[in-house]
Amino acid sequence: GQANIGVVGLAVMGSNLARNLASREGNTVAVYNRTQARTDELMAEHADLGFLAATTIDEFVASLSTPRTAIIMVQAGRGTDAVIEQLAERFEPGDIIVDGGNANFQDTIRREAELREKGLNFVGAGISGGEEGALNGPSIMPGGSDEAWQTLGPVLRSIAAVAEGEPCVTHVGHDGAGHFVKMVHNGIEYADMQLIAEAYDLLRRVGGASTEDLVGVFRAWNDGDLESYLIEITAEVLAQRDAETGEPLVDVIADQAGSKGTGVWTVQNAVGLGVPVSGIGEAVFARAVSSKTTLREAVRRTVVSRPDPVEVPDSFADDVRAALYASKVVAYAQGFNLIVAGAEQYGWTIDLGAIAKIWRGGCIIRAQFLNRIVEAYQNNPDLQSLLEDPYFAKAITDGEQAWRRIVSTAAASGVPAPGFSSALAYYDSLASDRLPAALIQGQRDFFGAHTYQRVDKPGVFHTLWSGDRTEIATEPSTH
Ligand code: NBP
Repeated sequence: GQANIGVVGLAVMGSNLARNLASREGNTVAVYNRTQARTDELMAEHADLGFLAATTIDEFVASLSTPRTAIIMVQAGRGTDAVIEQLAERFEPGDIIVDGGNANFQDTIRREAELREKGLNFVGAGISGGEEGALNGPSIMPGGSDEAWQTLGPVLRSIAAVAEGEPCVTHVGHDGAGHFVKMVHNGIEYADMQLIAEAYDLLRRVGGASTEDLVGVFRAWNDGDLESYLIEITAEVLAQRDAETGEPLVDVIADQAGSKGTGVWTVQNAVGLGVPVSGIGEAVFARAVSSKTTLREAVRRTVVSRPDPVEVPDSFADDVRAALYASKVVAYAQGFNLIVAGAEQYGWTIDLGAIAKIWRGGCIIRAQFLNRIVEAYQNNPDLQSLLEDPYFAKAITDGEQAWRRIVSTAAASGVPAPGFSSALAYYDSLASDRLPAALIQGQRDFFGAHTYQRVDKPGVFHTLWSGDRTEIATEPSTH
């Protein structure tokens, strides 16, 4: 075979990725799709890119040079398993199968182990940036073996987005590490979008801004430390007018947010690992609430919320901006903590600074802000939280009063701001000397003899609540 790389699955993502690969110096790209019409379409439109188009999987495999390297871009789940099976039957030890779809990292761990037994390299690679990224340069988060990375690294570096002169791809870690980090990326994306949506809602409903005003506000924010793809497209969406009604498009779009489930995965895994990702959690829940239309109607029929009118100062937009920035820092801090916990649980070595670097381009959460995260981990790779980094600590304390004003204003106005308020609650929890967890330990000891520790001496204690209420030293409870 002559192709150094192949792509299986030529729907929007696969065909764009194949075009990206084929347009880079040194690549010859084999392509195959189950339904041949898609292959024909790609060939008809982009014959100039020199694809080797296969009509059967055998032909596809025969067109690859060794070690054979194929990137699968098909529907996650069963479609991916089907294609892996077809390739694995035909590939030889040392060959490389890459899954570039949105796989669950647990599936990736399973597939990698199964294929390793046959001597095959399996690489789960998270690819972010949607259609546009696949074509012009995505952020790529590959897992898999060091051996696979030797061959795959140069190819992926050639097609990745470039940020600050560096390609947005790094070998994240072994087996499912890449898809795990992609999952966290998507979770952070949910949180970031929710926070921006809350900022918009407050500015509009409490601040009285028009959508025209808001286009200006978000464009101005995009010139400062909030500069990011998501802020940029927010201004674009707000500027759009509906052709039919002439209204702002945002007022015509139904207020029910959809999702493809990766945010849910992030929260499920975070709960399992005991990592509070409240920013991501609130974002997932907010989308769920929005789409419960009959529930919303039922409650609106009986409950009439009557908040007192709230006066906002001229500095309101600046306050919202500060609240957004502080809440965003919290959401990212939580997301990075989840990566650390995942790495510990699954035995990966993950360089957090390198992750922040590869998110600076190509992907949906690309932002100036990520440079600050890169610097934070450069200054101290062992940070327990981004909130511990001096730059972010100062950013948060500088904006703290504004953040508190915004959360109070939101509550007083009856405008939901679950992202802003839960981020503040998380920050206040970490910043508090004492937490009411002491009372919870007392309650647990009362009803379940779950025991507690004391602040003033070592040991494990239990109060004889149903007896004479004296305290006894005890062994740790196993409950
Ligand atoms: P889809 O997720 O819509 O999948 C369509 C492709 O899967 C077609 O090529 C189809 O072949 C193939 N396929 C299916 Br379905 N079942 C198959 C099977 N049993 N055997 C062989 N092929 C099968 O495509 P997409 O939107 O391009 O996304 C591809 C992957 O990239 C997904 O995992 C997605 O989650 C991920 N992703 C998508 C985006 C995005 O913005 N769309 C972004 C990031 C990641 P056919 O033509 O014969 O039906």
